[in-house]
Amino acid sequence: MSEIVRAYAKYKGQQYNASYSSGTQKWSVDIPSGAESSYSQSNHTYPIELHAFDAAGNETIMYATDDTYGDQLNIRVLEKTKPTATIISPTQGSVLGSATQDIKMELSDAGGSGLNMASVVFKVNNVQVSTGLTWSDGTGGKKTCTYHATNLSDGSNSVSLQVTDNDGNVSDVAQVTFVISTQAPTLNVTSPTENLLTNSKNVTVSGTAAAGSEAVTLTEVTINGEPASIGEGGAFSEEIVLEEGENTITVIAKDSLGKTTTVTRHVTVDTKAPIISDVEAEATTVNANSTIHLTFKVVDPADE
Ligand SMILES: [Ca+2]
Ligand SMILES: [Ca+2]
Repeated sequence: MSEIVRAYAKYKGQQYNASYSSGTQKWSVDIPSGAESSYSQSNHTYPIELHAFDAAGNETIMYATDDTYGDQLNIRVLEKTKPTATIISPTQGSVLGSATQDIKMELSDAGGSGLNMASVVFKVNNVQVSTGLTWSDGTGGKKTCTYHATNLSDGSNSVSLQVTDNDGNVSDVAQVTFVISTQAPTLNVTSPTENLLTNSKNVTVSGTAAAGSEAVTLTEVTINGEPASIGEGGAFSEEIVLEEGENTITVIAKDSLGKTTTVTRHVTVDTKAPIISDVEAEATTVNANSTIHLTFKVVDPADE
């Protein structure tokens, strides 16, 4: 039996010398765990080898697979960098015109343990959604997903996303609120009435328009493509010139989302007075106290 002269531990390819304490009669070694998570290793652990030498030059190596002490030589290293959850679209505060929206999301992790995809918590209006989420590999180890949200209600909606990495670090909650406004503008054309017949080529087109919800604004009212001035309460009144005969007046109200409501009016203009012809008296000389009998034609040119 000879003296033990040296012992070291080997971890991630590096040697760390152990020191002997005559008090405890044990060797001890301190090994920096390193920055990287062991999650990607087999069994999610880094192995340590122990080497010991006696004065005669014999070496013993204990591997991390040792039946008795292997449990003590496999080290789980946890990284501490939390992952990132991001909702790319819709953007915060956006106003959207459809009850159906694609929610684009992205997850990423730093620190080496990777994303625990089973831990994803995605909520629409505070209700967790677990179906319809298909995550794909993006660049740089990121995961991306587009969730097709349907039947969103008019008004404020929210979505949130959170994920945990494989070492238990929890991301901040990504939350986005947005407004859905599906209602088209209201448009009430009070003049002219439908199928108006007039002998004037000028007609006043008037009425009121309003945005379909408080989230949007009325941006434009056009009459046959020409913008009308919009007064208080969405009132408009413009005189337009018509053609002889049949006219179609198209009034369109548009909101800030581009939603439109259209009202059409049909107006017939007839400025031509009737024409009298073929006047014929039965007799141009008649007796007093008898009857003057005339026949004649009347034609309205616009009716031809
Ligand atoms: Ca991490
Ligand atoms: Ca006429």
